[in-house]
Amino acid sequence: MIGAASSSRASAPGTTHPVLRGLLCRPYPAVMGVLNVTPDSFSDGGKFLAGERALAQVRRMINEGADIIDIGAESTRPYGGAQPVSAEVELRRLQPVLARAVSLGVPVSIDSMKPEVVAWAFDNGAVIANDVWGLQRDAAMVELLAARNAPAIVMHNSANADPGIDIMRDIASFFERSLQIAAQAGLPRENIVLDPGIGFGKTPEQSITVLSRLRELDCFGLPVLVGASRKMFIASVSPSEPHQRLGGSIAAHLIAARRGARIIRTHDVAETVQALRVAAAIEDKA
Ligand code: HH2
Repeated sequence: MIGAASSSRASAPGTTHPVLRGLLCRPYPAVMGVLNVTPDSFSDGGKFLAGERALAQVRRMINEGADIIDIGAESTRPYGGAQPVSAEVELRRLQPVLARAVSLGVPVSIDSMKPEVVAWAFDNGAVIANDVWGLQRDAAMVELLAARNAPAIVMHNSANADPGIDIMRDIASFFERSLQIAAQAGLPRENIVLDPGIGFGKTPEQSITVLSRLRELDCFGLPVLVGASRKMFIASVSPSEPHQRLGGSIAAHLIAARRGARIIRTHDVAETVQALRVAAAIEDKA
């Protein structure tokens, strides 16, 4: 039974969830800090698997200005080689961390493609679902979100990158399908954030195209989240290991903000917050 209970944090039908509204009402994009409680995430695998270290990282990101913390317990490894894990393993990794992170007072989203994990996370205080398969992997996900009236990040994804396709058209048809699934299940459009999924099922070139043409997603009339942090397209322009991609991440996120992104997902909260605020201050003068 993952769909029946109605969360006390749910929004009234037909209105944007208050947490999502709070994230979207700022003069510059909200910053989502990433916490990976995994041994194998592409940029920080193993660093925050231990409960105390994970909590210290959440505290640090909050002090650095994170508006929301995104907690994931299964690497989605955008560049292949992900080790799928069971819901039990995900829950075992989340148990020592999630409710304690929630108690620190900043909203928490759950980065999981498994409805049973998302349901458990909601029961323990998470408020937003981050689904890297955009409601298209497991029909129980949208049913759960509709039953809880919970906000969802709907990310574009594809099992393989195809350099021959028009990536913007592919993303648009994927979102149309996700929005249709959401509407059929009764998940209100107001509670959906779209994410083009930088690095997921895309060549580095296509990730750059998406960032450059982000404005085309405005046609959906929904907020857009961008997570370019430390991703491989940066190395295609400037050869580097994930931990050496801060400059490229910030450049990509500033461009994304300029082209309308309302939430930025990052591993490097302090630097990203500073960059976004300075850019906003300069643009205010223009
Ligand atoms: N990127 C990653 C994971 N989840 N969710 C959204 N909505 N958007 C993203 O761009 C996104 C995401 C990959 O980054 P990370 O979580 O650090 O890596 P891993 O999946 O290897 O844990």
